[in-house]
Amino acid sequence: MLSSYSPINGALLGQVPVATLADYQQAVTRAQETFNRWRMVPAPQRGQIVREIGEELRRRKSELGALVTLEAGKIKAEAEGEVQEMIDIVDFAVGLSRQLYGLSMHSERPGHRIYEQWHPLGVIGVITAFNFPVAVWAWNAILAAVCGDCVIWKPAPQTPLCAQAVQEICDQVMARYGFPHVFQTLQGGAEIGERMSDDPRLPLISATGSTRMGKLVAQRVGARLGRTLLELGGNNGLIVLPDADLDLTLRAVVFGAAGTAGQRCTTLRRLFLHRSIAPAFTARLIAAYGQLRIGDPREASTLIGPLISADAVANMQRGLAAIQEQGGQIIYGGEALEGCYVRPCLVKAPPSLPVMREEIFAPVLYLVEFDELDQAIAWHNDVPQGLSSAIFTRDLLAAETFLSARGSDCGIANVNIGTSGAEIGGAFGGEKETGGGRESGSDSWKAYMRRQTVTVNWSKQLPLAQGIQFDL
Ligand code: UN1
Repeated sequence: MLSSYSPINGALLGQVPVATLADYQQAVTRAQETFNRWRMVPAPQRGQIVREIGEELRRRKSELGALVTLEAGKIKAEAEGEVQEMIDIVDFAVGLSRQLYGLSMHSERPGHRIYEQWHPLGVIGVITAFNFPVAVWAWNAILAAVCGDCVIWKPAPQTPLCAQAVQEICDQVMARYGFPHVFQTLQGGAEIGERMSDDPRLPLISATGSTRMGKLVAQRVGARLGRTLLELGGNNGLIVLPDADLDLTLRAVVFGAAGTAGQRCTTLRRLFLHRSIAPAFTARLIAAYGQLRIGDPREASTLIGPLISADAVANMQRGLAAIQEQGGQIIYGGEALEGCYVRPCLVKAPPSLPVMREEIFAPVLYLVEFDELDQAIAWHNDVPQGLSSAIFTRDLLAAETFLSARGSDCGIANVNIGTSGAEIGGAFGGEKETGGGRESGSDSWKAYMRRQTVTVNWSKQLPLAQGIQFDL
């Protein structure tokens, strides 16, 4: 049995059975059988069926949000925001179901036509993390379903009940249409992820989580030449220039760094302040941090809920010890409070602090001073991760430099917007150790399909490409 404990107060919320090897085999077999039928349903019809999941999510938004709060510790606004992301991606996917477009090309041969078509890929494995216990599944699973795939989900062991609730919604809808196994869930630990990674019947594994986990998945899936879509660690930076609107900047920094108790992959972790504004801005930041209400995320006034577990608190404390050993200076917070609660932390750091290269999955924000934009960009890019980034300025030249090929090296680059809280419409993901995957909006759907290049000869000749003569 997998037990779910609330990070709010340690209460046991419930238990779910762990999937056995037999459960795994059954799930894959059922998914394969369902795939054979589902792939032949016209994509717009698949969209119409998936749309019902969105309707159900709309109806249950506050209930499901409340469960996310209980199990993941998110405050109400953020938990419901996460469910809203699911609703949004369903809307997006319904439209997409009529837009799975391929290109057509002009053939070099007379009487020939070349075009691309996109076919469903198969049974997709989706591995998700505790911090977005429902939305990240939706980004993957809802798109995959509209593309004609079946999905096997391994949710994080910390948030099994959220997954179960989502699965029940899917079961209800999909059974009505005679496709009960388009979406399935397997609860358990790393052994399930490993089984999925090694299984050639799963052409794509989409995994969200730590870089360590992503490397293991990539190696195993790579060994069988399967595909991966990885969304791993971030170490997101934000550069503040002297001409920035500092009121706006302050709000973006506080939400980005302390919101979700620092447990988003897009959480702001490194703040680069121009030396001329650094002292005054730091003072404002400390004052703002002093106002953050930490506590039970079910209370309407709370802004910072708990970390996910006692281990997460211990990990943060280890990180803070390393910071101090290496010459970083804690200028605000960092204390472990009762239970899984911590005070968000501000650290004054030299640009070379070694621990700053690692992602500490907690609300720890490094403040680094700089003099020149080029220097700030170089420091900003000098980490192994490459997910989200931002600059605050009203200087067009500076903003465009940050967005240029010699600017931010991240998958997401924002101007006058913080690093977290991306909309579903854009492709979401990052470079370097973030894993290179893109999910959610734009043309991310292509990851869940296979491309077929088709050449049709409607002439009565057989001309060869490149003008080759091969006559008998
Ligand atoms: C994550 O933390 O894994 O941009 C995803 C954001 C959210 C998604 C974060 N829309 O912060």
